Amino acid sequence: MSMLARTAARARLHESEFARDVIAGLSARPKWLWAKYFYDDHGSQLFEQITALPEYYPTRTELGILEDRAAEIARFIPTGAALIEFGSGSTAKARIVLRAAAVAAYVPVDISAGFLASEAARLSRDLPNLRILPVAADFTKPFALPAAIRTRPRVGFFPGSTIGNFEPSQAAEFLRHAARLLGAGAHFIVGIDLVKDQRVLEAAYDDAAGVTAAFNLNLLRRINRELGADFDLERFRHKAFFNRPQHRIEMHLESRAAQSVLVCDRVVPFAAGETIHTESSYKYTVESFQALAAQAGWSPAAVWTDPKRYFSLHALRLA
Ligand code: AVJ
Repeated sequence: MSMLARTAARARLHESEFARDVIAGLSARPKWLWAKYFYDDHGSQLFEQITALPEYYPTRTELGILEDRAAEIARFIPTGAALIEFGSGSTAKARIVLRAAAVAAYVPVDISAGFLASEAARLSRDLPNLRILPVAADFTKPFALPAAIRTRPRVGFFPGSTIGNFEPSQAAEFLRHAARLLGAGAHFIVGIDLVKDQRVLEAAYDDAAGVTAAFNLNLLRRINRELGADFDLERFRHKAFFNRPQHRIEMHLESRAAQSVLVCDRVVPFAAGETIHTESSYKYTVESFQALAAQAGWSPAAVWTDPKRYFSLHALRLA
């Protein structure tokens, strides 16, 4: 490649939305990055490993609630409904609902088109009578539902406490956007992780095997690979703690020493001990989540929890 072509290629690399977000976050005080960027291929694999860790209770607890309460959940879903899942990922949770309820159509919405297509194909082999209408979209932005479900009752499905990654004001905005999309009379089933003992919370985000640390540090590896940065992963440390006043787990990457890193041709200085805030995972009480949902027009219809009250599934109705 000529020098000019190389310069032009690098300029394009540095013009992507990812590059813009990384530069903006690392120029801010305190430094921060969007949690959605954890999920490149390797990051998605690491997240799958996290869900199987002994300390990471949310996935296993929510699956338990879905299985134990499948019959009650099915009664909440009108016959012939379309189930619309936001950020469907592996569809393991939807399968439990789809087996129990009289759902006519399943609409998984996910940003990863390839994963979405392969999961839809797998699901249609297992449930040949179910109409599957995948939508490849970023569910945090406006998108259209398939015309084929226009006349069907709509039930939204948003498990995993993914809503916890949003700031509370953004979470309320998302719930309003879901209300507009699903329309009058809609139902919504939302999974929410609950506030609990600090030690249980912190262990879930700082496991003994170091998988969550690898997941957090992988963000720097991704920035190195995709944006040509030179982060030395040995010189950053994973940190996770419960910020009680803000009722959220925070994950950070802490600089072990004073250092400079080159990111998109910019020098980014770090003081020793300075951190990049990489994720917030908000925890709610049953009541605080119901109050948030009410701000967006959703009324509580039912709540299901596990015996330890670690996790909750909320059935909501749009007035
Ligand atoms: C996918 C956002 C629900 O906050 O528990 C797991 C992501 N981060 N371990 C969570 C995550 C670190 C997860 N969510």
